Amino acid sequence: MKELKRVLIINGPNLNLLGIREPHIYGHTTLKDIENQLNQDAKRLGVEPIFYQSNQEGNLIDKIQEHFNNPYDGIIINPGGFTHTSVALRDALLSVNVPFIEVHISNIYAREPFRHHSYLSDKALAVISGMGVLGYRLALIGLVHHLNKLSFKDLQLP
Ligand code: CA2
Repeated sequence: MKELKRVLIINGPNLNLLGIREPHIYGHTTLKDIENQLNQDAKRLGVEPIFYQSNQEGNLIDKIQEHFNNPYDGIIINPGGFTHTSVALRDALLSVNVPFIEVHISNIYAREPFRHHSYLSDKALAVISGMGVLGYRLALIGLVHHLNKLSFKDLQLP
């Protein structure tokens, strides 16, 4: 039987608070809700999701480096605040050479100027920012579309 493509879905610092704090910015959906939905989507799309959240930069990097023992086919990452600070996270993503999609729940360009720069965006396959938590689902569809080399007409939906 053919092995399923493995997609690592990473959430960075403070995203464990989704749905619990600051719902006026980040909404009412919890991280668990997002992972449950993405689990269903991944099943329908025929990929294996691997979920990971950490508040520690080094842990996020270690998770990405697990690629060298058990390769990922693609990565979806909401790097949280590390988006705007982390050369190390950028280096880790570049070292594994796996296509990644950067997701932001909020539109980072409609917020404070310090959020307008991302250390990852120029190396991402795509960036989705401002679509709320729907962005994670759109990223998974887009990544699977890319990994399966589907044409515009043959878009696979969950
Ligand atoms: O919009 C996004 O997804 C962000 O990546 C979220 C980060 C922020 O630093 C980025 O600029 C944009 C912050 C994540 C904090 O998440 C919280 C969730 C609930 C309550 C408090 C924080």
